[in-house]
Amino acid sequence: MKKRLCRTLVASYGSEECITVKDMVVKMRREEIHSIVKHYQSFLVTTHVRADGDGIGSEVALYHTLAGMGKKVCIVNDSPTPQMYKFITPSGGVYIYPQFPKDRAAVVFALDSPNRERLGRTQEIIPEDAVIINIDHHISNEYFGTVNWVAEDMCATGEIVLTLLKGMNVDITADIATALYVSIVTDTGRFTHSNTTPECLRAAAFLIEQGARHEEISKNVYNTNSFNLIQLRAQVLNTLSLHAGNRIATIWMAKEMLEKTNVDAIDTQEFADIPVSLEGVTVGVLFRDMTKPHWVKVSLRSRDGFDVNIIARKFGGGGHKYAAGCEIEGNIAEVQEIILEELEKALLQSGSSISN
Ligand SMILES: [Mn+2]
Repeated sequence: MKKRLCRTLVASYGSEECITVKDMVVKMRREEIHSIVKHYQSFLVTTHVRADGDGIGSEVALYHTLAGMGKKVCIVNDSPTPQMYKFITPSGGVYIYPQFPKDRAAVVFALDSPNRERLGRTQEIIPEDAVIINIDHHISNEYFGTVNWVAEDMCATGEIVLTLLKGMNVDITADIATALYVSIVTDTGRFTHSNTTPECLRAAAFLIEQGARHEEISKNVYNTNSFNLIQLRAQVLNTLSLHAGNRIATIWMAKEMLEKTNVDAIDTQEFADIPVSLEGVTVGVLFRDMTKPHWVKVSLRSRDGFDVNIIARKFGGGGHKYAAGCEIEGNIAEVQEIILEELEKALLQSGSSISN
């Protein structure tokens, strides 16, 4: 941001130099959150349903930070922790629905979640008078917190958490660094997505300097698959089909496939990234049966400027420009028809010609 504020305006922040508006907002959020953290004793840390690497990494980093300050803290999530992230979660203090902690928290950190609904059943135990700190980088964030730090330009919520911890002069231990590195490496698709900024790479470098165990991360997150998971992936990839002159690729995963291979749906999150990788494809979609009967989860991935957040929002979902999702009532075939129609319309409107 080019805009600069003069010394007089920033005098209350004790700065001798002119700072950008963006820097000033960061400073304000950081100081607000720091004073809340200093003032209260009990904290609940949570993230969105079907927790991913960014949500879990951010939670674990805050858990260690608050525990290190002598605060009472627990992690509470709607969904189980995917197998690949279990190596960073603390051995105690983690509650997965239907488990809930007995004590009420004064402060709730909601991480990587664009709205309250996305917290799922964890909402049930958020006390009415709790201070909610909403930290997120989704463009669709609804500013549902008491304090809202929403930074769409940050590659991951973990990058915002790192900025917060640095501002609070927290000692970034190897455990905190490892958790935040998981956030950043997963949300940037191993530093390949368009959100891989110089700042994000600097943050990753800093985390390795602080002792982030990146080889352990690579092993657990990217190079460990169960036999059953590979089998399931093969079945799902067999459903691959192309539409709209090969501009859209789809795959689907039925409930029965999960049951037969005995795989937890939470461990299949990366399947959604596969269809869009096809040569010439602009949008990739994964359709999968949800736990609630006759509902389908739609995961959209795109590239070349095509915005899937707009599509997901039409169906009450959201996310980012190149990665978004929504839930639609119906069976997989019905929902696929609805989504394909919407995508084809949008592809035509975006002026990109459909070639055969
Ligand atoms: Mn994220």
